[in-house]
Amino acid sequence: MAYTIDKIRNVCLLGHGGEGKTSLAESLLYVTKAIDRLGKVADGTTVSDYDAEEVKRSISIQTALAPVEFGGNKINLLDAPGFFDFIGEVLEAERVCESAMIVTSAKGGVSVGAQKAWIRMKTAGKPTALYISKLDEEHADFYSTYEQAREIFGVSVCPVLIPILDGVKPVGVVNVVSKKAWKADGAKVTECPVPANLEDKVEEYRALLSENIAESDEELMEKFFGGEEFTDEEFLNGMRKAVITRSICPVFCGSAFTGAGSEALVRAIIDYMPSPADMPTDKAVEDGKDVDLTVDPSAPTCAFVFKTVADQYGRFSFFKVLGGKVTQDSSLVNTVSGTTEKIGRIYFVRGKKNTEVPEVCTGDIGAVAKLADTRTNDTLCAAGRNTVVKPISFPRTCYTQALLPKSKGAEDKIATGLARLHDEDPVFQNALNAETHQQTISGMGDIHLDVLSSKLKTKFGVEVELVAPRVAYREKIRKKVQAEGRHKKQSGGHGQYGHVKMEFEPNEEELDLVFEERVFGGSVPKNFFPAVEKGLRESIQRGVLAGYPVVNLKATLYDGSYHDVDSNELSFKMAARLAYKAGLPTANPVILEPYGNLKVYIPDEFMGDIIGDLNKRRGRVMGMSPAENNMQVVEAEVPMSEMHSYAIDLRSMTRGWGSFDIDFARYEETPPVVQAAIIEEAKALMEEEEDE
Ligand SMILES: Nc1nc2c(ncn2[C@@H]2O[C@H](COP(=O)(O)OP(=O)(O)OP(=O)(O)O)[C@@H](O)[C@H]2O)c(=O)[nH]1
Ligand SMILES: [Mg+2]
Repeated sequence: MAYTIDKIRNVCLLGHGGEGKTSLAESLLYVTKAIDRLGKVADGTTVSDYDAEEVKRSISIQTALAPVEFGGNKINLLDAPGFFDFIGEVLEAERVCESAMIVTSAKGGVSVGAQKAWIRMKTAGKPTALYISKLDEEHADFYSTYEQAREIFGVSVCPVLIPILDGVKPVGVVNVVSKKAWKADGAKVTECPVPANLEDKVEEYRALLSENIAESDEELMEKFFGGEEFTDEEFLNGMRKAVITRSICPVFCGSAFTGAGSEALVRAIIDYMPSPADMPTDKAVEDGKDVDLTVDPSAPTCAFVFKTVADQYGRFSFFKVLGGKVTQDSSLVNTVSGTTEKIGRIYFVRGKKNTEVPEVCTGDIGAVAKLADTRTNDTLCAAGRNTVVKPISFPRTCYTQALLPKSKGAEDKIATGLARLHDEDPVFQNALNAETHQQTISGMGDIHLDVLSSKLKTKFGVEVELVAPRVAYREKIRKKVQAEGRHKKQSGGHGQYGHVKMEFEPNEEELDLVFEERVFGGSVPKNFFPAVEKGLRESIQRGVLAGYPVVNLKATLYDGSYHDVDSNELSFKMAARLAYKAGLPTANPVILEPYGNLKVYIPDEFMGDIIGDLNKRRGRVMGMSPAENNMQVVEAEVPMSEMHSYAIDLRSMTRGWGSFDIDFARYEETPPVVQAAIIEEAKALMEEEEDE
């Protein structure tokens, strides 16, 4: 069925991991009869958690689409993962929704994930509702959760659906706006009178709502202060307006297990949450100018690709239509890549199920298969329209592992697999580290990388192992020394002869080798100087302590000797190497380690722990200052070798609040204990390599 823009609601479900988003989506599909069996996350039978990785782990990993149809309306639920590692998927969902529903359970307080989602929605200026889940659980408490939310998020937070309890069991909900009540028993929902014991609550919350409605409408403000009641129509329109301006965050509730509140929630979303037509939408560049794009059914087609699913057969691109409509068997121009794309079959998607449709209208979300040159963040336009929607900006990765193939010769397969996976997950990055010669993969945490490696196996048939990456240490000398190298070989006809006297000294100015000569009287002929330099350049690739590249070195050739017949370039190269090997160990060498500039963002309460921990990591705290959203930023200089698992450790130290950025700053000398350990490790590694 095709819907007009005013009948569509794109709502993303956000919140902390495991708070019940996927189960809620399932319940809404069930009560609206889109599915005839209520699936369970634990059994891997839900519509949204259909991917093999999700079933295996019982968590959401990607954003799934779950369209709920009711009374001629369509709610596209975007069920986003809650686990912080999958923030990329969350950002994709947030971009195309007009409003968000933050799910937090009725037990244990407003979760960190819920609070972080709130901050993002506030920044994006998008209407937000709160759904208090799992009312059926023991010790669930709707009211204390709501009150805590109001304390944290402010007075916009007002209850709209409140629970009807039979003892402690949630059996239905009351809508305080419409003063209607429903009881639910699985998919069977019946309207009932508002229970007498809830009448006071209904009036109390209507008053809260009225106050917020009045604040966002002048006429209603006068009426409110004149003590007049709003008409039903005024109340409803006022509600919608106040939700759009974020003056009201409606609070809903229910149980995905008993179905209590589910149908009432569907009605409430349709009644109070905005349609794509109600919302100013995306920023875009149109014909080279920055514009605020309003969705317009009568405009030439414009669609934004916000998500891609990839497998060995190709890409499946999810798009939201921002202008006109996308029709089957048409062609659209990708305004980012410049390619004209053939749009073949298009689909509505529900979990893993695709239904072919002739068209997708403005405001709605669809998917198209096998576009040749279109990726997440691209815009597709009708010929003649030149709109580029502002791309979703993905976070920097914070956790890196080395990726080792389990079998030899799998490198090609790994590369193809990663390229495909990158199509659907633009957050992770992979690279070949030129210094350590390791293939590395970076993501948002250990589970993120574990899922990627697991997908490499299941989708692309190649097994990899993830290990801590090697650190790119360096070596340098701290003393000026002189050393000699003589290469001499007598064999049959021509012999080999080269002899150099070198001076090695530290040179803090320059990382790269500085080579000079001050040879008198031609003891080493000029034409051999390049060979000497070449020999040294090769030598410094392996330092004398642990085999790491040598930096900050100045080498001066000051004397030597040659032989008329036997001297050649190779001999002088060898002589230079011998001088290096003889000289550097005597020049007080030291191992350098990379240091980074770290910025950690945390709430104030964790300051002590974070600083204590940075000290343990040999970090130097340089300062603290307040940052956005009531956070503090701690700046520190830290050895990179101590930061490998920081993403995971910081998360556990701050209950998921903390985030950080780190950038390479410089090399610094390692303390003796650390150096001894590095040398020990290098030895073991070299022995291992020799064994192979
Ligand atoms: N008792 C009870 N348990 C629920 C309810 N909703 C969800 N759960 C359970 O809570 C756990 C997490 O539920 P999910 O629906 O996967 O939560 P989620 O928010 O989608 O989790 P992520 O997507 O991984 O962030 C599962 O074991 C569910 O069975 C509910 O209404 N009542
Ligand atoms: Mg989920």
